[in-house]
Amino acid sequence: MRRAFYLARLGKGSVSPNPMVGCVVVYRDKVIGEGFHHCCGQAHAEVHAIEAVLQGNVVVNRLMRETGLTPRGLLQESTLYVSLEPCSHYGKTPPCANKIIDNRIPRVVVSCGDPNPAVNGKGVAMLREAGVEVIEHFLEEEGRRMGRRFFTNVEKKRPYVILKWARSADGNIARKKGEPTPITGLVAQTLNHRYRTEEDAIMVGTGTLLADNSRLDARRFDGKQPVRVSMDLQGRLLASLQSDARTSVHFFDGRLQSFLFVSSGILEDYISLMTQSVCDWQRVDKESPAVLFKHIRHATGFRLIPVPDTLSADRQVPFYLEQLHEERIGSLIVEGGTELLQSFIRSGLWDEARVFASPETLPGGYPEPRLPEAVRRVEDKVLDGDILHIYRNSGIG
Ligand code: AOF
Ligand code: ZN
Repeated sequence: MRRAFYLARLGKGSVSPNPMVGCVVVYRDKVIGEGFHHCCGQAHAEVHAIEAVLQGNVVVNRLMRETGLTPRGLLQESTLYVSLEPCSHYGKTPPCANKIIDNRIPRVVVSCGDPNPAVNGKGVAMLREAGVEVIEHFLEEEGRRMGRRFFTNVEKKRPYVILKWARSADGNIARKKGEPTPITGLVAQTLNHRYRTEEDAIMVGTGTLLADNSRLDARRFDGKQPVRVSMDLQGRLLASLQSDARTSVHFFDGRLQSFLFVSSGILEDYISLMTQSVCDWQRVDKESPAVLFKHIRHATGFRLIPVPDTLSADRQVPFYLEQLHEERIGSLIVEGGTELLQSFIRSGLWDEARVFASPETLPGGYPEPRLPEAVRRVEDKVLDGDILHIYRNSGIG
């Protein structure tokens, strides 16, 4: 089963909003087939593992010679280990439970039940009705931890939320508010970019977007780029775009899918700026906001999401998460600034905090967010000169 977990993780970053799932077929203590869910919309883990046996491989070929059995014969005496309950529904692919039954695999060991209402016990029931022996809840805690993004999405109806910031030894995130300050070294930055490839979206507040002109991409690591998310509730970003002084905002460069939450009061201003900018496109300078908005019109995934003006401050985080869940964002890294991070902490709607700590100090600097006393630090990773502290909020994972 641990091998199945390992395989499942190979799908990290490309299966969302589907779960990472791994599967191993074992004939008399020998692994004869392995598989994992590679990509949302494609074949499930069980299909890959079973097909690996049917299509033959070195181990299968040797066992065929030794036992005189065909690949189908081997499957009929094998145990299938899978990290998630085999599905029972026709989604983008047919039910895995049928595939197991049709191939007459006599025994299935499952780590976690699938909470998806379309499955939710039906997969195991189908197998048992067909006479398959099923062992459930095997290494379940580890399985739930591995699949924590998916379980959070289905059970809590929101993305899995990771808070991230970098702090100096004296607990500051910048020399002063609004002043971008490099804190950690290259190893930490590269690891952070790798983390960005593993999640669906990355979010920063208006202040950080303006101060850092964040690119919010994963340019230091090869992999999938996250969706960028930010907000403009008071029109500060809009004012900055309208002013001639502002030359380019990476968030609007059209390279990556981006969502901007804007208060409904200024939605019209955004739309008219966009439209007008496109009309005037030929007449404006290369670096003006018009150019930025031309890109927006051509970028496939730029989306303005209106935030009701009446929304109280304590409803903002739940609102963002509801909307992102609807957009099928399965996991979100919140990277600052302190105010946005603190509002996530206050809401309790977060799962994990990754705090990169540098040995350098920033006396009199702008302070980091504060986690509640009860939050557990579960891991420290020593990087080159820096340390990554990982905290876990209660609940899944
Ligand atoms: C499995 N094995 O490897 C995965 C499962 O749209 P579909 O057909 O891909 O179905 C997606 C749902 O199937 C997903 O929400 C989850 O309930 C289950 N995922 N099940 O037996 C797998 N990825
Ligand atoms: Zn399936």
